[in-house]
Amino acid sequence: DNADIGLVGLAVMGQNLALNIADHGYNIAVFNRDPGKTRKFIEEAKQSEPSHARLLPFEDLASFVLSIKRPRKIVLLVKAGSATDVTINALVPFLEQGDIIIDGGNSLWTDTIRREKELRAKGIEFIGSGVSGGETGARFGPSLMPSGTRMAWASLEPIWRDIAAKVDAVTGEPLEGAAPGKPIEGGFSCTEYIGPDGAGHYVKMVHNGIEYIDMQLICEAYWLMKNLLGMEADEIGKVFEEWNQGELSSFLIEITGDILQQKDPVGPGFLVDKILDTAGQKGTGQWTAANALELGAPANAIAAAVYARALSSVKEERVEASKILKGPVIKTESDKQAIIEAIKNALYCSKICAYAQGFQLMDKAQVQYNWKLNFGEIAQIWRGGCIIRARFLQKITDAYALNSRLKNLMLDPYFTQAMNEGQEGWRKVIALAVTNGIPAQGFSAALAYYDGYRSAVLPANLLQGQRDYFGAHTFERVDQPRGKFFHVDWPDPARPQLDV
Ligand code: NBP
Repeated sequence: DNADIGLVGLAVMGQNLALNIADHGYNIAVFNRDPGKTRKFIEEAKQSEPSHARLLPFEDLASFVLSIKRPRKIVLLVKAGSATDVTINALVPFLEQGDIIIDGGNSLWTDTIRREKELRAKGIEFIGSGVSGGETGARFGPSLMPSGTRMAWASLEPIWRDIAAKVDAVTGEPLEGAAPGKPIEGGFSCTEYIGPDGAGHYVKMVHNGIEYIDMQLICEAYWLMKNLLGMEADEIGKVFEEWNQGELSSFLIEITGDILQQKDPVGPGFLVDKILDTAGQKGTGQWTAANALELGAPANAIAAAVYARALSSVKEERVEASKILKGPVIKTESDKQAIIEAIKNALYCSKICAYAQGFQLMDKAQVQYNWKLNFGEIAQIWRGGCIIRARFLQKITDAYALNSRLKNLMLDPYFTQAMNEGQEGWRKVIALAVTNGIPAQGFSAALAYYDGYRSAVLPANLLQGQRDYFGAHTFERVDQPRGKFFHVDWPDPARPQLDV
């Protein structure tokens, strides 16, 4: 038993996380259902990885488990869903009381709650840990969102802190410079205990929901520059490069600048113009939107991003519809610099709304599922390693440090000022999009949320009237205390109002 930890599932994420763990000086036992993949992984690691001697390959589960020091820590990086259950069930007969299974896959948090409960009944600890950052993150430092019992976390914590992305503890800036076998030391480690049972996977799910809308908003900014201003891909790419120097600085803005400037390797022009416009999805954005509906959290921008992907996927229908359904002729704008600035406002304000919705959703969830989430810490965990890493997350950490009970991000002084300054340009861009028939679902949904949120009065008075009319659902009155309900016999307004 000389392995410090074990890992099951040697696809792209498992291989990279195993190498990251080995780089930090841990002996790691590895196992994959198909042993051919284990052999290939070890062969390749021997060619190029300085830490390959710390990888201990196994082809049967019994000896894999026996090789790990107790209490055993076994990380799963297998396909989410039934494959995870199959893997857990295969492992359990070999485990002993107090051993810990860590699920690093993109599991649905309700599955994690169920698995944690089932395993606890057998004396086995279960940690659901969100892992973000794709293959590079897994290799050089992901953002890790673990949940389970505090005891299990205490056992896993040193390894998780070692392998997570590192950011400067004061400025929050990501610490760069990783190379195989040369991990970064010091700084704030992008992992913190999130809470019990499914909390970690829940937070990872919301991270992905935010990722969906973050990407959608960037796509809309690109599309408006292309269509309203007639800009070529590389010129737009340079705008993103410039934006990446300021408050919008983030991994997604950075890669967008690169993608837009990429020439087509097999012909003239830019590669982005040759990529088919149908988006795929694996479900985590949809889970976020569905849960927001279930909890009654107003996450319409996150939902809009899921719908936008769905609309993109019906390409043939759209091609047909484009020949039949009328829209305006696009009028190219001449005041380029002013429009680019307004698009930047639209992007930043919408992004703030998107995060406000994500954090508002987590706030509802912690009440519903009995968790105690630390929002400042969550923003800091996302500061490095993950796909939505961005400079502006530091502002979210600062906002919650200033007021841990902040109701909505937009009410923090920094974000209030950003919204107040940007809203005029944001409106101008949406007006132009509408007049020219250019879809901008993300920008528009975010603005509808913003305007709804800042409205002291909404037309829900009429809605309550309608509900009382057809269903006797009752209503409250503006001139009476809250909690006092009334009903009238609507078709006959002359009859007296009833206090119910
Ligand atoms: P996949 O999600 O493609 O899963 C492949 C692994 O699952 C292989 O090891 C495969 O074994 C194993 N597996 C399957 Br498929 N069915 C199995 C079964 N019935 N029993 C046992 N093992 C089974 O790999 P991935 O992209 O590396 O992702 C791993 C996990 O990490 C997933 O949950 C994913 O959602 C999550 N994640 C991925 C990313 C990313 O950027 N890719 C980011 C964050 C999280 P085999 O080799 O024998 O077929």
